[in-house]
Amino acid sequence: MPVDPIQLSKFLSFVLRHKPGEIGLTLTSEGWANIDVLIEKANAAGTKFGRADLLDVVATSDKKRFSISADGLSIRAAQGHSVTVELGLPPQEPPSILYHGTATRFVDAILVEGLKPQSRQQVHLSLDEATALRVGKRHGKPHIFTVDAGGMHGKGFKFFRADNGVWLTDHVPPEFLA
Ligand code: HQG
Repeated sequence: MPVDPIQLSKFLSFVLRHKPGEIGLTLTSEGWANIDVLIEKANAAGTKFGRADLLDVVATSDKKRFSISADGLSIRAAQGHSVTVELGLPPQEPPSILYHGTATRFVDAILVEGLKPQSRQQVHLSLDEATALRVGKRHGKPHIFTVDAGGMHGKGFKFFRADNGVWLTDHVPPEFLA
C-alpha cells in the first residue's frame, strides 16, 4: 500500500519530537535516530514504510521539519521537541525583529508572563508575519506578536536558528513584545 506522506510526516514528528519510546526508539542526546533502526522499529510497531518513503518526506516537507546527518545514516527533527535534546546549534545574532503567532485567548497571559516554551524545549519565532499567522491559526483566532529580538540579543539573550530557519530562544519577557 502506498505511504501517505502527510501521515508519515506526522508519525516522524511524533516519534522524533515527542515519544520515541512509543516504538522503542532511543534518540541520541542531540536528537538523532539511526534511520535503519527507526524503520525497523516503526515497521515492527505497525507503521510500514521504507527508506525511500522517509527520504521523500524529508525532501518534500513544507517546513523542512527533518534533517539528515552529514553521514546520511541518521534523521532528527529540526525543531519542536518536547523530549530533552541538545541540538548543538550555535547561538546567532537574530534579525532585529521576529514574529510569534499565537491565539487571541493566550494574549493576556503572554503579556504578563512573556512567551514560554510550554510543552516544547524553546519558544519558536518566525522570520515573517505570514508564517507567524499560519502558526497562530493552528491554535484558534490568530494574534501576531512582534518580538524585539535585536533588543533581547543586546541584553545577552541567546538565539538559535534551527536547520529549517525557525528561530528559537528560551523565553521572551513581556517588555520585548509588541
Ligand atoms: C502559547 C509548528 C499562555 C504560544 C509551528 C503557543 C512552529 C503561551 C502555545 C512550532 C504562553 C504553544 C511551534 C504563556 C506561549 N501563556 N500561552 N505565557 N507562552 N504561549 O505548538 O509556537 O507544524 O508548542 O503562543 O510552525 O505554536 O509542528 O508552539 O500558542 O514552528 O512543524 O502556547 O510548531 O511547526 O504552542 O508552534 P506550540 P508554537 P510544526
